[in-house]
Amino acid sequence: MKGTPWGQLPVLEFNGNQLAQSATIARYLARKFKLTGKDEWEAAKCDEYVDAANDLFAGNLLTLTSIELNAFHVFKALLQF
Ligand SMILES: N[C@@H](CCC(=O)N[C@@H](CS)C(=O)NCC(=O)O)C(=O)O
Repeated sequence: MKGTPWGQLPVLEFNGNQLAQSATIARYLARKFKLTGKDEWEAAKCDEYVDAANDLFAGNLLTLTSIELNAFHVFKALLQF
């Protein structure tokens, strides 16, 4: 995608600046709107779920068991949070 920082979408535009990478955008918005939990531990758990979801979509969790099982664990954790 021409005109974006890494040639990709999504891009968040704010005050004339561009921020790319979906997880980076999510973390920025979570911090901005105070959605990172009540303490550093909950913030770290947020990061854990984002990184696990990224592993899932990148296929990095496929080697453990099955994609369905790992998807179940990631999305179960996301829903409980
Ligand atoms: N790691 C990036 C991946 C973004 C990505 O793969 N974007 C695709 C569309 S989903 C893209 O913009 N590809 C270039 C194109 O379609 O021109 C993120 O999480 O934001």
